[in-house]
Parts: sequence; C-alpha cells; structure tokens
Amino acid sequence: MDTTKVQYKPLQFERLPADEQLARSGAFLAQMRTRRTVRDFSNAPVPFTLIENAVATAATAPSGANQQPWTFVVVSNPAIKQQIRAAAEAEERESYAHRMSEEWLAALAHLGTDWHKPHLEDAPYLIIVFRQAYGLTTDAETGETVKVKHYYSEESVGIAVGMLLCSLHQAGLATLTHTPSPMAFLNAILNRPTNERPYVVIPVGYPADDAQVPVITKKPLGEVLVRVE
Ligand code: IYR
Repeated sequence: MDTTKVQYKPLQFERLPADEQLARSGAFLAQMRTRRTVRDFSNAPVPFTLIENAVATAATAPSGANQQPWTFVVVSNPAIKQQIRAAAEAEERESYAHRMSEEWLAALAHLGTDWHKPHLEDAPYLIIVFRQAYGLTTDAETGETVKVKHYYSEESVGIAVGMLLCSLHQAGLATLTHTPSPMAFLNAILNRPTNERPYVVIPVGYPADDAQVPVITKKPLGEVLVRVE
C-alpha cells in the first residue's frame, strides 16, 4: 500500500489581460528571433551574476520525477579553458577527418564549421552541462553509495538547456551550443563523477566586433505548426 501523501499548496498564478498576453508573447518572439549561434567571441568580461541567473533559470525547468538531473559547470579559468580547447580540437580534428560521414559533412557544410575551436578560449565563460544518467545517494543505514534511477534525463536536460539559452540571450549575451564528440574528456578535466555525462559545452560572452554568422533561415511557421481543431 502506498502511504505517501502529496502535500499541496495553492498555485500562484496571475491571469494577465489578453492585450498584455499578446504584447508579451510578441515581444518575446521578436527578441528570440534575434538569437544567433555565435562562433566569434570577444574576451570582454561578463558579469558573473548573468551566468548565475541563467543557471538558476535553467534549474527551474521541469524534469522527470522532478529529479533535476543536471549539473552546470562554469569555467572561467584560462588554463582549464585551454585544456578543454586542446582536448576538444583533438577530438574534432579526428571527427572531421575520419569519423563523420560524407553525408554528415555535406549537411554541415553551409555552416562553415571545422575542427578549430578558438571560442573555447576566447569566450569569458564556458558552461558545461552534465546530464546525471542516474543519481548517487548514501544509504542512511549502511553508509553505502546507492544508485537512484533517473527518468527522462535526456528530455529534462534538453529543456533546461533551452531555458539557459533563452536567459543568456535576453541578458544580451551570445552563446554557442557546442558538442565535441566524444566528450568524455570533460569528465577528466573537470573531475566529474561517472554518473554525470557531458551534454553540451556552451561558450558565453559578447560577440567579437567583427563577428560573422552564416546566412540561414528558419522554417516558416506553416511548415512546423500543424493545427488540429
Ligand atoms: N560537433 C562538431 C560538428 C558539428 C555538428 C553539427 I550536427 C553542427 O550543427 C555543428 C557542428 C563541431 O562542433 O564542430
């Protein structure tokens, strides 16, 4: 028998006037449409509070069984950034030369990426997001470390990263979602436990004055929104 009792409290919810709903959602859309993945970063300093607020925002994300299966490692130390760059470039060099298929390279060609990752040192902060594939707790009686199954950790971390990117963008910062592959070197460099799997590396900062971005478009709404009434 399940004797667990759910404790409830009244939802705090402000019902907005319709015109304000429309104004806010339109303003948010317009702002999000200006977000671009940036590869050329200035080394100009960024207030740490903006990073902290973004991580705090990401940490409000919904997650499977509210297990919050994420760790956000924020690196500003130049020597550590240099190590991450060296390791990422070594893997990426191998990937671009041998591991990625012709089809994959062709799909990517219009973005102009290659194995060079100077942004990993130029950007003032790197946020490395780890997914906790399972939790680790200490058994109260035996003192042993026990594994706790996590549910929907991929989806949960994906949602949290989306919210992180939104926060950083609306704070006036540029980001790059970078997924070197394989990423196990991040556990070694950052000394993270084996239940934590690197999910994405996000350089954060201001764009370089001469930053360029490829000319790309997003699919029109009619292609991505299917309305069933
Ligand atoms: N991870 C590599 C390759 C790469 C793959 C995809 I799919 C991209 O959209 C961009 C890059 C890299 O970071 O260069």
